[in-house]
Amino acid sequence: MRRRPELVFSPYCWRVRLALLHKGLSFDSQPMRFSDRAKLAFSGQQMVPVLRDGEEVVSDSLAIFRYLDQRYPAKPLLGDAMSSARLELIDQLIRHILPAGMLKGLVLNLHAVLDPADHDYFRESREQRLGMTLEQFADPVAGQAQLQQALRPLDAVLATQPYLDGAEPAASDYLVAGFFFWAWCLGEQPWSGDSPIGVWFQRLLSQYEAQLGPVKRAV
Ligand SMILES: N[C@@H](CCC(=O)N[C@@H](CS)C(=O)NCC(=O)O)C(=O)O
Repeated sequence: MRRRPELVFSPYCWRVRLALLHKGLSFDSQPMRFSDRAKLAFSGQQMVPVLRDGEEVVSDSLAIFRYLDQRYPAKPLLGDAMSSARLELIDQLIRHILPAGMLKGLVLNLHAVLDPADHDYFRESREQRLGMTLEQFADPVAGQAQLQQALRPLDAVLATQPYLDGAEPAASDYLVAGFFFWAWCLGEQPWSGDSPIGVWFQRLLSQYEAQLGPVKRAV
C-alpha cells in the first residue's frame, strides 16, 4: 500500500506483527499497494492483515489473535473464552476512541507515502468515508487534543500497572499499540513521551526493536 514498502502503516498489520513477536514466531511480511488487492484473492476478502500459516489463511486482526492462541497455545494472547469474548468489546471501544484523533494528524502523511498508483483510490475512498476532502479533515492540533482526551482511561490504567493486560503485555496491549506504531512509523508522536501511555509505548517499541531492529519511519 505504499511508495516506501519498508513502511508498515496499517495499524491492524502492526497488531499482528506484535502478536507474532509475542508468540516468538518468525514471519515474512509482504508489502502491498491498495491497487494490488487481487493478491489477496486467496483470502476471500480484500483487507489486510492476512496471515498465511501453511495451509491456513486467516484475515482480520482479532481472528488472527484467536487463531494464534488456538494453534500456538504457549504465551496466550487472550486466555480463557471470556477474555476472548471481551476482546471484541475492547476492540470496538479502541476503534471508536483512538484512530479518529490520530487520523487528523496522519492523513496527509499517509497520502504522501502511498505509491502514486494508490493516490486516487485512497483519496476517493477516504473522502467518501469522511464526508469531506482530506485537506478539510486534516487538523493535527485538533487531532492531538482529541487524542489526549481519548487517552485518559488508558493513562489511568497504565499509571497503576505496566501493561494494559497487567504485569506482562498481551492482546489488549497489542490492539491499542497497533495505532501507536502506525503513528510512529508515519513519523509522528501525537502523545506525550513522559505520560504513562508514552512510557508504555516506548517499552513496547524497545522490545520490538530489540528483536526486529529499528522501526522504519517516514521523515
Ligand atoms: N477488521 C480488520 C480491519 C482491517 C483494515 O481496515 N485494513 C485496512 C488497512 S489499515 C485495509 O485493508 N483497507 C483496504 C482498503 O481500504 O481498501 C482488522 O482488524 O483486521
